[in-house]
Amino acid sequence: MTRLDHRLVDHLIVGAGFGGLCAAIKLDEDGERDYVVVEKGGDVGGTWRDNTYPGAACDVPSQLYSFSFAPNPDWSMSYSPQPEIQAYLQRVAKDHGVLDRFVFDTLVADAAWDEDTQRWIVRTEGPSGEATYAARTLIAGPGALSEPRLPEIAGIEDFQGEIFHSARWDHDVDLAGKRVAVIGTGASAIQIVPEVQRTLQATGGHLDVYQRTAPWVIPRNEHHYTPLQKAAFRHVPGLQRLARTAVYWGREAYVPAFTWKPALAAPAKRSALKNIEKGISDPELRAKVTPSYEIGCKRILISNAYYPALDADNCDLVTDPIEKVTGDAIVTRDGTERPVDVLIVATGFYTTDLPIAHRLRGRGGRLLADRFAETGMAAYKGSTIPEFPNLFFVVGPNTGLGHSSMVFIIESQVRYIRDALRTMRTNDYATVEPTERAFADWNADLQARMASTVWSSGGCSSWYLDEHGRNTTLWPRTTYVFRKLLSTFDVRSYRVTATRIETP
Ligand code: N01
Repeated sequence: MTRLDHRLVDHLIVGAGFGGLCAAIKLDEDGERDYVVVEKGGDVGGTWRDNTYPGAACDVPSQLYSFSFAPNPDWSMSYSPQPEIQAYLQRVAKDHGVLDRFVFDTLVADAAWDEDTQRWIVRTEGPSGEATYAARTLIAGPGALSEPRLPEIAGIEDFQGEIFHSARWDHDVDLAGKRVAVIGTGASAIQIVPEVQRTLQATGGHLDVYQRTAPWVIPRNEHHYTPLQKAAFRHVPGLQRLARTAVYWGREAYVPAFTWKPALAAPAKRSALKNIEKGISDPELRAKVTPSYEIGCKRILISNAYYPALDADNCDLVTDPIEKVTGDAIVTRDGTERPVDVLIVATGFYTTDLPIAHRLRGRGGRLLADRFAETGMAAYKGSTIPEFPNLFFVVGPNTGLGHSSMVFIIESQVRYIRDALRTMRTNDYATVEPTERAFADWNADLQARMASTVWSSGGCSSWYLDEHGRNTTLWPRTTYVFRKLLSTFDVRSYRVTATRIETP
């Protein structure tokens, strides 16, 4: 039974990134004001609060990488730098007057469905100790790229120099004149490498970049907005919406190329090969950075600065596999030992093994991680899961994108959740939970479509795939279709409980 010392709330939202913030603002708009947002960090922003590495910026155009309900005419560039996105999210949270319901520096330690009261009992740990909430619904927006993954490399724990993950940049470490190593060549690394290489060049330092698999990198077509353009965005009615719409449909046009029509991907491939040619003079180095799998199989990266940085005198690209790390060096399989003062691991995140799944228990005490072990990381419409009543994910399984803005997906899911809550309110449903049949049909269709995409058949391994090679992270169709499929809460795909049990 729910004890009186549990704080009763209608909704508990986990995470204050784009997803949690959007949910909070929209619940507020609907008059669903009895909610709390529990955030493990000290501020809103999620991944944009955490990733403060030099060069951090978005690779989705700024016009699209913002809430549709909070346009920002002041973006400085076509691709926003991290500090601007973080400031934007802080401003949006403040302007919408929701921050008084946010609890920061507090972790959701566990959450369990309580059959008697039909509430989620959520235990949190924060600076002032533990607290427990009893919530009718649990809205989980923990982020798909929020838990850094450290590489499993022999000896790494014995390294005596400075070491940190790209998503936990240690700004107290001075890189000037040092020997720095970056492990990884994904989206984070290719932004970090040019910045670090420049710093080291100016101070007599050296950079080693450890590449396991070469990424495809196309040019970054970016520009600063002029004061005139910003004024036009601010004052010409509809102009910014028009720019957003143009970017949106431009991005949607990529989808056929990802869904395994290689001829359509050919221009992107040509552009990436030209980028190598332009940025790198040494033929041997060019060969090392030329990928051997289909473009799009891993996330396509964008940079004008990455290849020139690798080509610089003070930078070496190491492609021999890492054998081990010692107290002060990295040793590769060919026996070469390269000394390191600062080791930056840009090795990505836990993506197919959602850490929060180890802390959520549904009906009968069923651990979400145990269900995922059987079904793979999977949900109905990326949002709801059988055996887990009144649990809604924002950025859940198979909602990631290889081509467009996650903010669009987030807004689509939040619409769906709002409609679910409306439906529950109108019909006095205490619980909703997708049927196993709806769940199975949705995922069978999704995986059938996935099989022919470049992400599954492009000849690479990536963070999109789980240990069985199943893509549990990406949405295989256009975002337009996603929005349509989630436009109304399809109660017929749900098991509902109509009797509300009153809590003492
Ligand atoms: O992480 P990643 P990320 N030994 O997983 C390598 C988003 N994002 O932080 O390819 C050696 O992509 C690994 O090698 P391999 C975006 O969605 C967006 O860079 O597996 N190397 C790979 O090179 C992105 O996709 C933005 O062979 C090891 C790298 O580490 C996602 O976040 C910016 C290794 C990991 O790359 C993740 O990007 C940044 C090992 N043991 C991030 N383990 C923008 O918007 C891993 N690697 C611009």
